[in-house]
Amino acid sequence: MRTSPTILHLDMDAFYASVEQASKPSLRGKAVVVGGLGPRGVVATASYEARVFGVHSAMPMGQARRLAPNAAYLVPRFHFYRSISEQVMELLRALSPLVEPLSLDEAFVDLEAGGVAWDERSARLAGVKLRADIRAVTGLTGSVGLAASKMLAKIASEEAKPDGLVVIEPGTERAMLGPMSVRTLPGVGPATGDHLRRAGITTVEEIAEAGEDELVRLLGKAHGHGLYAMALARDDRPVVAEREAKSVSVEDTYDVDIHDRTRVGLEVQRLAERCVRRLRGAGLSGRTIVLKVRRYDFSTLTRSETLRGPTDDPAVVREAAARLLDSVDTTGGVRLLGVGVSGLADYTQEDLFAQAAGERAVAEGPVEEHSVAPVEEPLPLAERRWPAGHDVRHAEFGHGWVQGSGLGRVTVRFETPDSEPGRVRTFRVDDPDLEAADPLPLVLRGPEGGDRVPGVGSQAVSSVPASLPKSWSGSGGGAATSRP
Ligand code: DCP
Ligand code: MG
Repeated sequence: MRTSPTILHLDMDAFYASVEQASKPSLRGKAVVVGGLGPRGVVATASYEARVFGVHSAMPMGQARRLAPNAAYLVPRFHFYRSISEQVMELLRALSPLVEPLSLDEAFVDLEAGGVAWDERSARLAGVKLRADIRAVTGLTGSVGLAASKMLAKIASEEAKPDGLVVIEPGTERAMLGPMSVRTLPGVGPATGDHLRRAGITTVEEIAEAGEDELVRLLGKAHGHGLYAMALARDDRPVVAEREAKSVSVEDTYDVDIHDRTRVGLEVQRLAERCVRRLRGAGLSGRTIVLKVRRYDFSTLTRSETLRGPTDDPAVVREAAARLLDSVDTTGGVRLLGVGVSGLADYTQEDLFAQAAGERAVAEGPVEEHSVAPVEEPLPLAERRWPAGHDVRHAEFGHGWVQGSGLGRVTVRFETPDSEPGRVRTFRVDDPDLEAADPLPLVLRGPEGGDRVPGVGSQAVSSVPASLPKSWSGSGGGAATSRP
């Protein structure tokens, strides 16, 4: 493990909700919930103001509405979030060639590889500057963790939330981790947490005390071994820009075409297991299961299914492959079959113990962008045409967003990212003057080239942070982001 805290982990604060607040002045400082609004919708994220009421990601929408009846409920705008994410990732790539995105709003950066940091002080300054740049370019806040390993950098950014920066100084990590809950460690979700608790293990220290053999007995070889190492703060995983392997797959060509459907099914199961052995051998897991079928006439089909989180569970991959096979016509015979897993991740990212049980429940079909039920829910027509939170333009009143719709009416709030909170007007859903519009940029480029960040008045944006990071040691300023 390196000796300086030069691995950075960035995680944007309440990402989707913050984008919505930056975009809609009337929602700043208010409870905002973004998610599927249909009957089976779940919360994608909630603003920190809404979290006070207990609303959180993955909660059924109905429950959120009961907890926070006065919050604004908005339908996600994935394309917009993706474009903001691109801006953030661009800033990260300016720091280092080694940027490893984990999701739209989260990534590791190897600052040392980029030459922008080599010790604690330079790492801290790079983190401070990054947060200011993100604010200037996107108008949003992100939290930064800096440590000597990926695991610790991620724990640090969690500690820094919201809108902060935390550095874990090398040498202090065991003492810091010890009293923390086992749930702090990557790969320990509710299920693994419960399992460990039943064995009397609730803190990281207790994992270390239990010893490696006990962990392996409780969680199996790969996971027990990995978790024990992490409890000792041993984590040498490198930041990888692009995985060398984009997928792991196996395939077989048959001398004689297989006609028997049962036999095809058995071959697919066998391939799925072989594929998982390869995957595990490489210490990886993946989210997307791919089935390849070449038929007697050489026509080749691929079918894929994306799970909610990465898996390396043979049962999960077998079942997904079997579901995919159900959708393929194999009458006439099959020459080749293949099973692959892509969307690879380090095996520690999800709740490993929950995979086998949990994945089966959520893997009902391909899912996009986490598990938010998209707008194809059976919403009334008006709400489908005018989704809450989406942008509109009115011929007379200009740019606004849908605050709500129903009973043949749509209510629009007319405001833009850099305006004052705007007024509300109601129209008929078929008003010819009203049309759907694209989102406006969150940060305006002023005519003199100066950027203005909406929501922080007209104050000029500099790279000096408004507040000092939580663990700021006060040791001098200066923008030492290049080697002296
Ligand atoms: N997301 C989702 N469904 C989930 C979890 C997250 O759709 N179950 C989406 C919405 C989030 C974004 O991914 O805004 C980023 O996820 P995070 O876990 O980083 O959560 P937030 O950024 O919203 O909040 P935090 O400040 O805790 O990072
Ligand atoms: Mg986040």
